[in-house]
Amino acid sequence: MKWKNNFSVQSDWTDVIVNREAKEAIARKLAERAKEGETIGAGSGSTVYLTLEALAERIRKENLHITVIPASFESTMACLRFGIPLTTLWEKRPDWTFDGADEVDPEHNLLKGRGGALFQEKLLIRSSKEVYIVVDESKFVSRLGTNFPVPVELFPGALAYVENCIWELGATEVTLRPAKGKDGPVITENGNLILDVRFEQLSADLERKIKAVTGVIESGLFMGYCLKIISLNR
Ligand code: ABF
Repeated sequence: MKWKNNFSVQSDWTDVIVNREAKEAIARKLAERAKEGETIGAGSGSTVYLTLEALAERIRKENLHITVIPASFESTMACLRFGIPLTTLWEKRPDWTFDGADEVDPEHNLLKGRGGALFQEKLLIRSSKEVYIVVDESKFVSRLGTNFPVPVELFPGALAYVENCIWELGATEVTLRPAKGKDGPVITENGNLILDVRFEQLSADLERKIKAVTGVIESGLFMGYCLKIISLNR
């Protein structure tokens, strides 16, 4: 039997992408870096979506053999929609990965995870030889945590324990992320919960301490990683 995968998927945000023109220009700039035969990791978010679209155009026009490892269902669906061949981290190591971010500070530390795919995004970034972060100017902040709390993904059975440990690490506000448009908490692709946490100070040490709490899967802090920022002016 032949598999049919002509999904008609329209993400609910693709029609309402904020700063679309700038993001499209950044997407084209990054897609230019792709080379024949490469395996590329793709994070999530609207800038990643537009970059996948630009990449698909190059693949089509230049008949390139490129495969993508997506970090989320959303990016998997985008690849299927654009006809980009997929692979997995089990089979290939990405030559490079690109992803978006919610905040970027002057040292290129990142805050990520508004889309809830932070664990697989971090896994992909950690697995890659090179990493590019595609962001429009609205993402640059002088201090991480300016606009968003730190997302912490955790195993559901550990909720009470993790929450207590997070308070002990100096949290000033802890919120269980609610599901969009329905009652109850958001459930990640990995079957976990997300706490959105405010801290006075964010640091690489805090990233390590959060990660060390039993039950924590990952946090949206990316401090001191080796990555390149791709925006309109940088
Ligand atoms: C993902 O998408 C997340 O880590 C980040 O929250 C978000 C950025 O999205 P956009 O490109 O739509 O601003 O990378």
